[in-house]
Amino acid sequence: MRRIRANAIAILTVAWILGTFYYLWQDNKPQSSPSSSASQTRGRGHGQKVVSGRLEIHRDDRTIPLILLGGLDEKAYLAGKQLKPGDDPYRDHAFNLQESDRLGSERAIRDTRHYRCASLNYDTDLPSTSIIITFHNEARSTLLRTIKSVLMRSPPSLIQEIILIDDFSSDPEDCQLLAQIPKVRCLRNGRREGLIRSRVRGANTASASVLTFLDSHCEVNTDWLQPMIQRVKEDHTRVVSPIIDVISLDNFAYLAASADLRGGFDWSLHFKWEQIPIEQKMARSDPTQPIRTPVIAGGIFVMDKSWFNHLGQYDTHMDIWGGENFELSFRVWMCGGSLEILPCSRVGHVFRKRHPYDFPEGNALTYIKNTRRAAEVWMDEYKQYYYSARPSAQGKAFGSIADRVTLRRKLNCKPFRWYMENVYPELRVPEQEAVSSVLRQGGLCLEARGTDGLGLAECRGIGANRLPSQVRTAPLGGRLSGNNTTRRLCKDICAFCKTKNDRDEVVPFSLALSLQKWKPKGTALQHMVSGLCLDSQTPTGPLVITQCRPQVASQSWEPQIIT
Ligand code: LR7
Ligand code: MN
Repeated sequence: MRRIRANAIAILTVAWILGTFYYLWQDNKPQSSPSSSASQTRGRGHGQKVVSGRLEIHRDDRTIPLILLGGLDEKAYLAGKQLKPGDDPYRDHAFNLQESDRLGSERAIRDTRHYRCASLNYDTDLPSTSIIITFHNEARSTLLRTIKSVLMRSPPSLIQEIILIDDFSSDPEDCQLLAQIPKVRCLRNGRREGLIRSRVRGANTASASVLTFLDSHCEVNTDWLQPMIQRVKEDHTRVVSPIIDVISLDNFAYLAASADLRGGFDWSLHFKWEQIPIEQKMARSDPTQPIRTPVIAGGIFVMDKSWFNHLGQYDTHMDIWGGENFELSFRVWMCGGSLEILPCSRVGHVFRKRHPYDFPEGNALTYIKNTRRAAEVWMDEYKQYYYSARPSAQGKAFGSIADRVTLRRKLNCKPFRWYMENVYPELRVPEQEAVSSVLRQGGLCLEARGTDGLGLAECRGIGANRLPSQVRTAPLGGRLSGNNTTRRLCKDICAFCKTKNDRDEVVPFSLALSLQKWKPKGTALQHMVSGLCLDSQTPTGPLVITQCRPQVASQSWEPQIIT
């Protein structure tokens, strides 16, 4: 009996092992992929493959011959800047410099791709790329590791050059010494420009037809480059980025990021990673397929050079850091291109919790200036939500946007509404009544007439010119607002209205909240308690509420944005 059981276990074990091998073999069989011409073949010497029943692990780091650093004396370079005993290792770079220095410049990292990526094949005639890395006071060890990882893990024929833009770092040698490495060029800014103008400077001197942008503290992973260049070669309007893995700022461990994320944002133009919408996730049968993304994180992407130029490079009036990724993302989508994340391309990045460098104009003001420029040029009427979410942006300087507006017109780009409907429908628009705006009907605006009621009057402008009586919808609920008394009650924004039951007139009133709620019904505004709609009937007479009738001009109200 015991023997029978032992035999059964042995048979099951053998069957399990055979099954596993069969499964792996199946997955390495050639498959066709519908949206990529990158054909798949059995193992190409990377990742896992089965050779006559043996499982072999191949690592790029070991199969690629040691690269030459040319004239650079790596040891001396690193030793030239070292943490002094007792110094806080986080002080200068907001990551643990001691750990970074200790690691060396050539460490192996785990191939974090889905195993199926290893069997993809790419065109043999991919165009080469110029790698553009801008930095300001980057640590030598992270900068060198970024460069070496590129040289170690990219097919040499694809690297035309590595352009370093030293954005006025304190020590010019950080950059100059690295130019001793073959293919590495160093440009130094004569003053601090910020990453946006620095990248444009790099792009302008690039000699390859494809641009690849990297932050100065990255480590690229196995076969990171081919998938991105392939997608751009197939369609030059695609702007592609890798999955960005996490390099721990404490111990520099290389950690795989989730493959189910894309770039998103909230109305304050704060970037965030978010889950791919569930329907798209369910539809993804092939984990090697690109992921459409509404925005890119900004630092690591590949873009055709003439497309970059055609689309207007970057907004060079943006300073130091921030916002340029929204501006670029909106522009790419709205002007005929697309953005995607390629799961078979992985690049590690040291994510930090604070900026280790100064902002000459202050961090907050710079971010507001940059995002305000993006919102003003690209977001059309949706910019109101940006201002509601970031009230401190109102009135802050952002320079002239005339050139960018002209660019948008010249490129004949689609409206932001199109972007909202087609690219990012998941971004919830705050409810219409929750927006700070005056209400317009034809050329006239809703206005409070003392305590007598509401009427229509000439729209008197917004901001400083706004008359206190001009009625606005309240930002906090579905109430109409206006008039001095109640404005004071509601911190300059809301006042209340109620129905005078005898005449069904609408008057400003400061009490009885429940009587003052209105909700949009098409373009009409419905008084919630009575179910009737706000109606101008005669333009000069008092406003009343009447039976709701869709599409009637006297019941049609258009919110006019207040910036
Ligand atoms: O004045 C400056 N001059 C520079 O050259 C300020 C910065 N820089 C350099 C800096 O050395 C670095 O190489 O610019 C690069 C980006 O600066 P970081 O690393 O401080 O920025 P980050 O990683 O916090 O910011 C992300 O968002 C930025 C918005 O402006 C840029 O687009 C960064 O490139 C971007 N980084 C990434 O997308 C990597 C993934 C992180 C995420 C999310
Ligand atoms: Mn960074």
